[in-house]
Amino acid sequence: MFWKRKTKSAPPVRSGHAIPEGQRVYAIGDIHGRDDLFARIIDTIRADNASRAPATITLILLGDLVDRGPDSDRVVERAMRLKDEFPDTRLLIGNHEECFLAALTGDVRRLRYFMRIGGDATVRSYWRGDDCFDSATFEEVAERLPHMVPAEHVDFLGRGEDVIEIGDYAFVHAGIRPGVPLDRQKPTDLRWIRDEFLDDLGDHGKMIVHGHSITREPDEQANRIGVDIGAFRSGALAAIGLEGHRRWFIFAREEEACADAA
Ligand SMILES: [Mn+2]
Repeated sequence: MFWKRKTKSAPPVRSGHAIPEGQRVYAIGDIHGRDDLFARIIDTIRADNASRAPATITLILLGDLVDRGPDSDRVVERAMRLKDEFPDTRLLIGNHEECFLAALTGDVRRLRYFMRIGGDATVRSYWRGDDCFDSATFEEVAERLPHMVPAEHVDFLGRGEDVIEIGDYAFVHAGIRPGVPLDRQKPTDLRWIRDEFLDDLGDHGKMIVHGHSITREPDEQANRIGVDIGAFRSGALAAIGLEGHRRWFIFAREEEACADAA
């Protein structure tokens, strides 16, 4: 709830979080099928990286690559290929990947749930039938979809991590349950939690970088930094860059409409 965040007085939070020397980290927020913005932010990160001193790069995808936006299949393909350019590319598994993988087991009930939270766009992007998937029943989609999603996509998403710790930072998809040590967190919390994490003002030990909860601009708090700015509907995708004690944000935005088009 909003008022909680404003009326609680913030306990002191350790400042000066750092990434180990010689390393630079980029973490990209929820892409949700926007391959156009994904391609663009990689270009921007490449340029940003080239403009700085040489360092060992870690590129983190904060999860929710799929659903809602139009090109989930291409986003997964691009994410898999990132290792060629950024060998230390790491994927966090989001709640949408969890539901996608569950829908691929052939379970109709889990497919229905997946379709309800934006998975219909993912199914459309992978559908390879002559017929439109809209005309198929849930039972038919549940049976045919697993044959249309490449096995290497399933393997790639299935190998997604739940927590990545680097220096004084911890990267997760949704957040952590306050008061529980990082190594005791439940995957359900790491992938799904919202208010109990967002409203908590306590020091988590590590600075938590997360996606999952949409804000207009990156949500920089004393104990956490949210970088999901709702790419699928805002047309803007955010990433955070971290090096030493410094941090900065990087954005990709869709093309402005031509002024003379009106
Ligand atoms: Mn999410």
